[in-house]
Amino acid sequence: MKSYEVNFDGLVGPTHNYGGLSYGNVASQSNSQQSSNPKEAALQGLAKMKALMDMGFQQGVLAPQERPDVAALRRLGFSGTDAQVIERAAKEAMPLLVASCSASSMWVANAATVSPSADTADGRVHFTAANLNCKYHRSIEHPTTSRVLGAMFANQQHFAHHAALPAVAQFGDEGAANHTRFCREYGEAGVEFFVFGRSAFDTRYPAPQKYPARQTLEASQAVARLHGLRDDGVVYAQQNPNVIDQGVFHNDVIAVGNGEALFYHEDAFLDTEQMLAELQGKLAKVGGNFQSICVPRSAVTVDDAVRSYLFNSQLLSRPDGSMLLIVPQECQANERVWAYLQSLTSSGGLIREVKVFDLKQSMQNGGGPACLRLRVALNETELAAVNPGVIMTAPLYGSLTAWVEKHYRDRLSETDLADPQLLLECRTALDELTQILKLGSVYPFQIN
Ligand code: SUG
Repeated sequence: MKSYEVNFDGLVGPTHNYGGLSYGNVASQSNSQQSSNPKEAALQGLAKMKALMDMGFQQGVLAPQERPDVAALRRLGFSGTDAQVIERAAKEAMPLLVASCSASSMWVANAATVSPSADTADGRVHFTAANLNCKYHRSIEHPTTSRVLGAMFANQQHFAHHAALPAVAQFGDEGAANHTRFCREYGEAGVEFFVFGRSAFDTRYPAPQKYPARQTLEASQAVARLHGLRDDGVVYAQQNPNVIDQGVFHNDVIAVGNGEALFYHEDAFLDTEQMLAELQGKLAKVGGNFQSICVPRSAVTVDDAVRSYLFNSQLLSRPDGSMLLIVPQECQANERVWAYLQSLTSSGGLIREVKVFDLKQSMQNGGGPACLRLRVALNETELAAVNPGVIMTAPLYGSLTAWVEKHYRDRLSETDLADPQLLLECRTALDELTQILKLGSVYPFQIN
């Protein structure tokens, strides 16, 4: 049976703004307080989805969330009508209003960890919503994420959904941003690679000194258990704490994998040789031939990687077995990174082509091509069981573009977030979106 990797991209929400909310994420911190352009952000994301679809890849779309999150503000003690809740939060605790307005759910690599049916004990595709416990503005995403994923992958014969892990730092879980899967074919058993930043309970593992390590070993292990993965089908590795301290807040900022290949920076991991050997050995057991492409620090420094987001790229398989890398424009702007990419594609190796996308609006908050997509490997039967409303087609692209043009502002600054009109605009837009994507009622304002 045929199988695919389907990329579900997060649609940027109408409140996209630069809140400076993510300590440890250099771009988020350095662009804080700049005004944003939500319309441009959403159109840039849609253009990437359309381009991948046009190249013949399976592409889906994941809906944004209701923001400002008035219910979250109510839980923090603000009361009255929705407009009063927003007004009071703006007056008394602006940082909380900013957090409740973040469109951060667009980075759907953090929405969940997904294990394909070929890897799981019950032969279903398993999803665990990420608790995103490290940052308040992201920790409020998972209830709606679970409802949206449930509406997209509703067929219980094929899809199993797990609630987010306990919402404490010891189980900090950032979803697929620290999870990669290696396999020969997407529909065959593979090896799931979990990268953690620290251990919550075992003091033998070092931790970063400056910035937080968002993903814990214990969270990764819990997800592997929930999904029913075989011991032989899992490899855990620790991210190098020094690179976290240089702004590598997720593994997907310093490594990307696809098929049998891992593309990574020399400084990405601890105990790299042992890790590579384990990946090679376990992939061989399921008939795979592991390949690694190491980018040396002499060619690209960690700082270059963080600024250009070279590794936050999408590594995609082409029909001839070679691979294509989807990179953000910032890679072209960095001389060393661009020179490296030129030599990589002309060397006759696995990665033969690079395609550049303008994702500046998202990049300025630390979200590159890979952050914007959640990968779900599906066989033909499972793909047919996905809610067809969320699979990208030319007409859907047209409808979503018109929807963005109609509802989104082209400028948003912090003071605009206090405008109660923004909440109404957002709800009107999302109500229409649930009809376009055939999701049913998934948002708090539709349910309560
Ligand atoms: O969690 N930025 C996101 C970026 C997530 C990128 N995802 C992956 N690498 N997979 C984060 O730090 C910034 C929001 C703000 O500052 O307004 C933010 O949440």
